[in-house]
Amino acid sequence: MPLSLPDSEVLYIERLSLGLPSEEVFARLLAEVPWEQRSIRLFGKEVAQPRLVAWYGDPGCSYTYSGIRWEPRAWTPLLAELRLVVERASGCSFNSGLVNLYRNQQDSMGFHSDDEPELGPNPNIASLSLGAERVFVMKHKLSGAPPFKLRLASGSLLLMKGKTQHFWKHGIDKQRTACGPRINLTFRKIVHEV
Ligand SMILES: [Mn+2]
Repeated sequence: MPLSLPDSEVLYIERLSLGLPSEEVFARLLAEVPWEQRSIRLFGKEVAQPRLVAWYGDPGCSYTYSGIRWEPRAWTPLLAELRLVVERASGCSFNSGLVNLYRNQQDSMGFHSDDEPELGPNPNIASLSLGAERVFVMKHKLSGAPPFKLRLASGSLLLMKGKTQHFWKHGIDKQRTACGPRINLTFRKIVHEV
């Protein structure tokens, strides 16, 4: 269902049928993804990202953010199947995906917009969540409105489209209460005419 947020096109599907139990998808991804903790450049300093990541994509779909360049790993059969499921549910096509592992309540994602030039001006970003629920926070860049918060259920899909990245930042805060790991697949489309 669409979220009623101004200056955005955001849809949330609480339970996406994956063809497999979400617990099984989670366990297989946890085991098969070669998780890495890489450093980013933040205000001129090297800082370890507070989560583990991997970048998958079709050949040629490299991606650069926060000073790190990623060459794509080839889709595994499971990730290729998940991409298809997400494409069917969203009506969008994707050629790459950033996969994140939030190991526990101390892992996080700083506030940012997905506005890298290789994504094009109005990117569709589809985010599939598995495992522990974490609170996704969206902040409007201009209005002083309070942040919008949404707990992302295991097996849910959040789709950001249109001008959302122009007007909104998003992130995941650390939390005080203990929680288990969460895996998040964010499918994207790299466009080459930058
Ligand atoms: Mn993002």
